[in-house]
Amino acid sequence: MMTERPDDRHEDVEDDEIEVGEFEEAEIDDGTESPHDYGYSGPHHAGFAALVGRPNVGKSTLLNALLGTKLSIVTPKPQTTRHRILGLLNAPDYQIAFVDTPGLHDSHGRMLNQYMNRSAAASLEDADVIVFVIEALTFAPEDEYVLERIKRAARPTIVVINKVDRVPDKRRLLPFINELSKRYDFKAMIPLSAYKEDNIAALPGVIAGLLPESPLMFPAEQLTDRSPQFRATEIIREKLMLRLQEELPYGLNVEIERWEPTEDGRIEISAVIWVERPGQKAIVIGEGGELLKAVGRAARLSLNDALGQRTHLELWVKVKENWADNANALRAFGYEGL
Ligand SMILES: Nc1nc2c(ncn2[C@@H]2O[C@H](COP(=O)(O)OP(=O)(O)OP(=O)(O)O)[C@@H](O)[C@H]2O)c(=O)[nH]1
Ligand SMILES: [Mg+2]
Repeated sequence: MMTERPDDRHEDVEDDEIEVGEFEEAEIDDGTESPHDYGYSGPHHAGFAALVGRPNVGKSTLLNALLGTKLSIVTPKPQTTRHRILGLLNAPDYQIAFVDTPGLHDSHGRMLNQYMNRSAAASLEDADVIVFVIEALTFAPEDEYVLERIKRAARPTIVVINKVDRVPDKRRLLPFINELSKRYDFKAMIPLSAYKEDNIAALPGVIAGLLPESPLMFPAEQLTDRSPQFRATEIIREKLMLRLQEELPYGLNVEIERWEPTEDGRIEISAVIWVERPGQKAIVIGEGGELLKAVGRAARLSLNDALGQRTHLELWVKVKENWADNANALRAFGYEGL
């Protein structure tokens, strides 16, 4: 069912809130380093490193920190990432193809959840190296479940003990690390804070040491396999998830309807926010359209940064009943592999 009224539309017209400096200073890692830039002629390693773990442990935050750019969306809510997202990191002697994955979780939920788990499991099985992300001082049954899958995949595995900034007394980590080392033959155990970017520098080198010798798998200037349109839908979903409570974030999907570069160098974007029930539509729009306006404003600023271009954003809210349990809708929304 589709409903559409003129007042569902929120047009985020450019206003004085934007400072031009924000786009000009946006740092986008264009990955232009290549072995040849350095006159490097030693062995080159390349391969896939899957970031896996239960929801909310910080996999996407870690991907972004490692790449030095915001590629994957992050929210305090579990099950934020729904797709595999490739992020490429190049150095003179290696190319690491990081794969951010949806958090592995109980898949007795909806079809969307089954897709998410399947996508994460496939990345884990295809990886050259597995980066198992957990939270400091916690090893929950959900972590155990992920570890069981890692054991079955039998790939070299590094465990990242994330969020150590939450542990003021670092001595408490020692018995935790000791217990963890008994669970599996991890190639390395690295405590770090993805959020504070603390102790992350050594991780790529450790991963690279476990990758096969190989020339570049992707062009040196490539950052991701995801299109600007996909990144835009993710940014809009992130801004929505940050502002909505309880179950609603899980019933949202964002789709680009129009994407038109203009002659003056901007991009005009129209996006549809799909919800599952008519009642949810009113919540997403908010009183007097305030919530949708705030989402539009935040999304546009973030898009300007991510795309390195000014954007003009229109958001619409429409209903597609129970899309998250509908195979055709999921396929149409780009959830492959169902
Ligand atoms: N204190 C602290 N918080 C962190 C750290 N890393 C991530 N977080 C927070 O943890 C929450 C979840 O982070 P995400 O990166 O979205 O986690 P994820 O594992 O990708 O989650 P899913 O995509 O849902 O599987 C966010 O609120 C992050 O800001 C960290 O090192 N320290
Ligand atoms: Mg994530």
